[in-house]
Amino acid sequence: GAEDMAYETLLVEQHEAVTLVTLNRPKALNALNSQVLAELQMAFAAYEADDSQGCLVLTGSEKAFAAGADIKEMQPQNFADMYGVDKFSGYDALSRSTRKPWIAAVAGYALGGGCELAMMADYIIAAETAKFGQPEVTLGIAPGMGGSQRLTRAVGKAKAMQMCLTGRMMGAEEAERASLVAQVVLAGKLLEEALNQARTIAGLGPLAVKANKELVNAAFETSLSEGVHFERRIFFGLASTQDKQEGMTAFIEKRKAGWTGK
Ligand code: CO8
Repeated sequence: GAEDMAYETLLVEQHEAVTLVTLNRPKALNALNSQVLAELQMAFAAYEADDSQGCLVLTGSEKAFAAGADIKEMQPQNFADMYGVDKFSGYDALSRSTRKPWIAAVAGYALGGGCELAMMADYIIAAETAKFGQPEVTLGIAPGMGGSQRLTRAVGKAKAMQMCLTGRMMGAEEAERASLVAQVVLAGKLLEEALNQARTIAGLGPLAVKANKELVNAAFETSLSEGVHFERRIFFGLASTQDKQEGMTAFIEKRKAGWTGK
């Protein structure tokens, strides 16, 4: 569609209320170079700004979600080249760029920056072929876009430390057991399943969806008592929305709710 026109490294499509973004640098296993980042920022900004869109799915190819930051781009860069432009800070911005939900649908390699990008999603659905890893140590570097922090929060110290120190990849089943991914599905069903879940989310009240995302994310930034207090404030606030009135009335009247986002 017309949405694709501006992108060279992504395919961006709207499936009714769901935006599907596909990383598309097949010759480099979707390695994340500066252009990919710039285009991801554009696609996410367009998603955030478009009230007709209620969920986004980010995916790659059958072989690779993304095999990492682009090693050929980083190879000549030194401290000044990276620190001077705050390289990768665009990924911090990307991870904060939308208050609406997005899902990473991962098949094949999600390595280094690819694993880190997937972990920025609200949750990950993995094909049984997915392989997650932080192999930076094998290149003489370390994770640079949050992997050491998000992986450790997701799977705990033992597995995170082992993966970061050895570069070992984790398969989909292990990733599900370790709570890195929400669900593992057959490779042929990955996109269908991710789009179905995205459609479900996009069909719910947008205020409630935003609130739920904000609340779960708060668990990573606050103490338990602060987090519960924050949850209670948001809960009370939602009581004054039209969507709460509609949702509860529809339940009692045994009909489908019509959300207005008010
Ligand atoms: N960067 C650039 N090019 C890559 C990358 C990459 N990360 N990964 C693969 N490619 C290229 C290969 O160079 C090759 O290109 P060419 O045909 O021109 O030689 C092509 O993709 C296909 O790759 P392979 O031939 O290697 O395919 P295989 O099926 O044999 O192997 C692997 C697949 C195992 C995934 C292998 O490609 C591999 O090990 N890739 C590198 C994985 C890696 O080390 N990733 C971590 C990168 S470092 C990183 O992400 C740092 C994050 C910190 C900041 C992040 C900001 C985004």
